[in-house]
Amino acid sequence: MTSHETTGCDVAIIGAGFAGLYAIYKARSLGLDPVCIEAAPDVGGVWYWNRYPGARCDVESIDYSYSFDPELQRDWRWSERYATQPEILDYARHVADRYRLRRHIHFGERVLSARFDEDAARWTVTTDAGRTISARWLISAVGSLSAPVRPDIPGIDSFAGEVAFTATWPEQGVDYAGKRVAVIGTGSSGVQSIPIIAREAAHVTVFQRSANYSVPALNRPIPDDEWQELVENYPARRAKSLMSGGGSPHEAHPVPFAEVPEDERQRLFEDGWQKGGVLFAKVFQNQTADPEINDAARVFAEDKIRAIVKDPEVARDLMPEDTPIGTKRICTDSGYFQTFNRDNVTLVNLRRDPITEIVPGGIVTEAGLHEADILILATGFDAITGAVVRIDFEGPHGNRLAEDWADGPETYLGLAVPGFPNLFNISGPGCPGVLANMVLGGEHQVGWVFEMIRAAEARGHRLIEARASAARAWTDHVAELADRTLFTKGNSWYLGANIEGKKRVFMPYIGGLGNYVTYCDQVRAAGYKGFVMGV
Ligand code: NA7
Repeated sequence: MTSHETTGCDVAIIGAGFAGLYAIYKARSLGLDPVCIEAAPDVGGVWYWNRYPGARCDVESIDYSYSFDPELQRDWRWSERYATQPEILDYARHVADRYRLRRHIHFGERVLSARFDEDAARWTVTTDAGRTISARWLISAVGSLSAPVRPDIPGIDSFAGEVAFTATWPEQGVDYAGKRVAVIGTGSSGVQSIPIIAREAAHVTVFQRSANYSVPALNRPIPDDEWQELVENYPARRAKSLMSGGGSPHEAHPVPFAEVPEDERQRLFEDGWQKGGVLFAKVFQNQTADPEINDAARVFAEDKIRAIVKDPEVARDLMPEDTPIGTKRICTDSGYFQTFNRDNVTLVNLRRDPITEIVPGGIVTEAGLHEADILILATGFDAITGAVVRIDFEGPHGNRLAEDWADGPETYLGLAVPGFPNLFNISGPGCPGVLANMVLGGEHQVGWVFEMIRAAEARGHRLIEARASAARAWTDHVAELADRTLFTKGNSWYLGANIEGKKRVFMPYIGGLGNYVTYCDQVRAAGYKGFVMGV
């Protein structure tokens, strides 16, 4: 570990993913001096780390990109409807280079702690390289799906072959051709990677704790004429997306489910299926809130699984048991269910046949040993709060964020936490975050925070802090909205249900990006109501 002198700056930013990069850009455009710390050796955040085979975004590429610069929008040409991880990473690199953002970033350093000194009105941020940064404002842009979880399975360290996490996939790749591969986890990462691995591996054994709904991506290249039209319509598309539920211009059918005849319902579900991917969660209004509509969508999706998977028992095992459809993120796949028709793929239903231990030669379940040369862990993340609380944020009175959030995260607008002045958390709990297009949502939050900083500085204020009463009311509102839906009925990482001991709280704001944007506008118009500004 090397030691460095303290660097002084206006804004410290943790993370150089999409939100962090935009925070650097935005700070600089307001004449503030930003310093960013990034654990990876490059920009991109989750798109740097999640380089497993088949990794793609499940938001269409045309929408999953920055809107702040019309020239950037026009210049960058996405090649496919859903961008691959390498293409998204190239885009992040392009943005970093185009706006000369790298010079503000210290790569390969992880932030360990941040302490606020009230007298100086400054945060001191410390990294694992011994660097300290003193900053007036602190932006945490650490990502919602960036704290991978290593499963605590007895004997896992004894496995003799290569062990690879999808979330930290080795840059040189994994040579699984002709090998026996065990994959644990069937969320998006497993669903995307399993079909590709199965094409080359000798055998793939899929260990499934919970089945997931998945809808074909129907990915395809974007032809020039279509691209031209998309680009010409960008301003209207962006405006609509910002005021939508999920940060893309797609809408549920305007006629309520109850008023649509049965054959028409089936046609609309088929249309939704043919649109591909997560959009299937929103064929009808209230689909994830009304049990009857949800059930109709479930039956439709399960019929699809039955029609694809030849072995009826395997098909049944691939159907979720305890999660209303859409209340866990619907996976977006390319041939996932078809993969289980291959001779070299075996599904192990861990609910019937749990893992007892891992041994050097493979995975042992109650039924016996499943031999493997390579173990792939697609086991997910301590989502939304995990990467935040892994940093020791300490407020002015020795108060710690991890302790304050132990009973569930309390925030104002998802952005600010009482007791932690001048700290702003992007895409965290209490905002649409993971339920919407993260690039657009993050861009909005970063822009909004910097406007507030500018307003505070213009008034000669050095401190901005969320009022406890405002945070309580906002957090109650977030919970009330979630309680009106089926999202709180299942088990998902939105609720922290995948992490043993994590308080079960529905973390994202489910009211939609548009309503969130409107609410933020109103808070600003009311002079940043709910925040205290001071000298
Ligand atoms: P997910 O969606 O959290 O999936 C992780 C999977 O790993 C899920 O099927 C888990 O089952 C399973 N898991 C986790 N721990 C274990 C153990 N110990 N044993 C067996 N199975 C386990 O993460 P992803 O990376 O796939 O996707 C995250 C998001 O990225 C995704 O939603 C998109 O938004 C992009 P569980 O469901 O917890 O029972």
